[in-house]
Amino acid sequence: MGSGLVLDLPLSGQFNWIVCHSVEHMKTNIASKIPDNQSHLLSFWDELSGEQQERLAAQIEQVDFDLIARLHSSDEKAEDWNDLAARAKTPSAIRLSGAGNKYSPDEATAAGEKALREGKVGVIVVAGGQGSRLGFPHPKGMYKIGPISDRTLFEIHADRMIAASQRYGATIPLYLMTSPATHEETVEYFAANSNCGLKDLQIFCQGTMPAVDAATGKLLLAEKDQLFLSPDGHGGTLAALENSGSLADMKSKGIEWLFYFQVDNPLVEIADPELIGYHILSGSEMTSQVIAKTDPAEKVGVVVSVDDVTRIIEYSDLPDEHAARTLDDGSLALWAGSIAVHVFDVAFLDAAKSQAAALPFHNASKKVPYIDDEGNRVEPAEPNATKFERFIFDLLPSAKNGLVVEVAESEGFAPLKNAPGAPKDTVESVKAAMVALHRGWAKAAGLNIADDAMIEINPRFAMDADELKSKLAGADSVESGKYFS
Ligand code: UD2
Repeated sequence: MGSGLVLDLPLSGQFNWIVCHSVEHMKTNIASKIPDNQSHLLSFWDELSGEQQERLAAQIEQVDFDLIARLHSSDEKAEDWNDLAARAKTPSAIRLSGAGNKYSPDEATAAGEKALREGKVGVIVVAGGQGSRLGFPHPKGMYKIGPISDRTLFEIHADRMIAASQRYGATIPLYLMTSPATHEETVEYFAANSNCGLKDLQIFCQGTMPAVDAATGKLLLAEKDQLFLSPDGHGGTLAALENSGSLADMKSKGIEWLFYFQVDNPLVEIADPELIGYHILSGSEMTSQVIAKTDPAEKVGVVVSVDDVTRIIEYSDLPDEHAARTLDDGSLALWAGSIAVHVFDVAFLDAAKSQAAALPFHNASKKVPYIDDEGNRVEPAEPNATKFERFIFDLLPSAKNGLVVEVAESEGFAPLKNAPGAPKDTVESVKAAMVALHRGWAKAAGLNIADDAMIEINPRFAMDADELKSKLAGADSVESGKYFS
């Protein structure tokens, strides 16, 4: 008897038998994929509706239990950061002072501008983080940070993309990576705002990883029918670019270089031709922009050289004594703070994506609420779980001619991380940094402006001091409160 006939008779006993049989089958099937120590995942199976069972089964299907077991086991624990940090040395870098610079800023800018004019540069922004420190219950890109304009981070970045596309006469595609936590709202936001004026925008979602109980390695349930899943780190970009077809899209458009940044930094000079130019002229496969750290406690990873290999040690992995190590002149030895702005060769990303081990996982100890074996929700007071994340910057050691380029913090880095009242990286400090940069441009353009004047410049009006000067030729002063748009 064909199944079509059975389905035509939904109330028949036979149909019910088939449904029951298939539910039993689903349970047996999914149970066979779960190792013995994870059998608790099906503890509530019989209480769940068919839809819930399907959801849980689908999530379990995605889990690589062998990988999770390896990541949790002691033999695959993370690096010995203390040892690594002890061996870490100051990396070679192109400094603002001109040190380490084989190419002049003008040569680099010309090379970068050529690539932009030829339409060979794409841009990627990672926006999958949940922004919990900021206490904003939406994707961080939707935060209104414009000091006068009230524009969102997404709008500010989009304006810069549009300005750069206009300046170089070639549409620069923007690839925007979300996570399941931010995807839907981000897509809705751009749809409701005409893509913020962007002509070529692709939004794609990164993958997830389960969290495990730190003591036992058991996967945690967020609900009786759901695993606790969190974004797999911005290292998930590599797989997500491939799975979403974005990498293929780049290749079809002849994009050779990808400019990468984080959504929370409104000061980033997106598609900076000078940075791209250094990357191209140096034959580098990956270039990282850095600021000179002055405070050892600053929450940025440090680019270092270990056994002549350039790599990044995340701030949370860097022991204080090494963060504070100084050179003879008193400056920090591990000075090169990564601001998470990189330039990648697309061909390098394409090659890296197929090497599963290209990016290691980092274990993070976190407080994760979960459903216990009795079905009660537990809100732990102390970290109880391990989350696994990959970091995109771990590609640096495998990049040919990995390059490090310094930018002035005041010109390229003001990340929005924390709720008001925190000592650093707050709404107030970010707005102040934006105003200070723009005020500096006005001064450089020869305009009279009070030291405490509040101004804001939309990149579509001027992308830098020179452009501001040419736009405002003839003007001699600026009033506080002016928004140039
Ligand atoms: C990150 C860097 C740090 C420094 C600093 C600069 C890491 C691990 N550390 O620290 O070295 O450069 O930024 O601001 O990157 N994101 C995703 N998916 C994820 C996780 C994060 O898209 O699964 C995005 C997130 O939306 C944000 C960025 O990555 O744009 C950084 O995440 P974060 O704010 O958690 O990282 P943070 O500040 O600890």
